[in-house]
Amino acid sequence: MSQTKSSASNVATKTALRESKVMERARAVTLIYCPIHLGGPHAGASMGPAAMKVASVVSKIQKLGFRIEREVDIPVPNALCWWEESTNQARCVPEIGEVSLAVAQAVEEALEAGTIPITLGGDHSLAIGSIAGASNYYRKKKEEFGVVWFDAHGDINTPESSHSGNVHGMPFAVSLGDGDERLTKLLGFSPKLKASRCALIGIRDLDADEIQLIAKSGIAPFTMRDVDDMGMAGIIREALVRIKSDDKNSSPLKGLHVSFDLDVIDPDVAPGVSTESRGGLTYRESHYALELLADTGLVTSIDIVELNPARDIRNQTAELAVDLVQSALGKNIL
Ligand SMILES: [Mn+2]
Repeated sequence: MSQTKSSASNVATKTALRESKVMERARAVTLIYCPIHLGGPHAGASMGPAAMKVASVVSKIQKLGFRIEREVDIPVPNALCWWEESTNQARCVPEIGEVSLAVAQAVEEALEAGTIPITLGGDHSLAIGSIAGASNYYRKKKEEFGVVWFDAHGDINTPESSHSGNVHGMPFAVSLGDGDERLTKLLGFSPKLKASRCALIGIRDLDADEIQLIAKSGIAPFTMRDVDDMGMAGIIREALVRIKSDDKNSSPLKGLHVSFDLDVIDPDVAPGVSTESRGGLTYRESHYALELLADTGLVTSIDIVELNPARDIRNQTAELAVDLVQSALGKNIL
């Protein structure tokens, strides 16, 4: 009996602790819809934001007690014709640059307004803009932020290393200052990120060059093998230790940007992505990772990317994406 009582009060204490952390953060969200498909040959990615609207993204965020401060639609040029040209250079760079600038401005404005920007894609090239916007916000305040990047892939290719020219395989490199200058120099400064403040989780499908690029970059990589070995709690704990202890700068971390590529999840659970890769995170690991990050009270901006409804089954990946947004915003079972 007393055991039941004490475990009940433990739950109450845990819940109260979480709530006090969550209350310190903004209770308002800016939704940025970015239907970009130009980062790869998968036009279905352009339907991502629409599918998440169908999966009730607005009301599910409101249900958690958040206000939707603003909804922003990012215009994306229809440049599919570019894909008929054969090139191994980075493709659609001018168009992606234009979209990135609009996303960066929307994210920065959302942060300035004291809201959490959530950018819904669209392919992962949109992170060039969302990270640029967050980086500019913290740069002006002379504060530090970090990035937790979930992905089956490295996304750290450069135009030189890439075999496809697909920019959705390059946004991490661009944010770290490597790549086409029209993208790396967005908003007039580079790099947008300090490698020592970055973790990459869930990788299992890397190009040969990317293995070297990851090693050279100085980011903290966690493969699926690491997830198997350490469990998700261990991964997140270790990732936060790495991101928080930047030896060149002792100022405390003020924010975390979470860039979540849905292809990090196993395709059995999340089939609606452009570039699936077997052996990914389970349903619970995906939620748990974001719940743990939310518990830190540090998550200040979020991307949910690579939803491709043309490959989905009964909108299940869109529904999962929206549920993951809830977890990232601090939804708990109790
Ligand atoms: Mn990606």
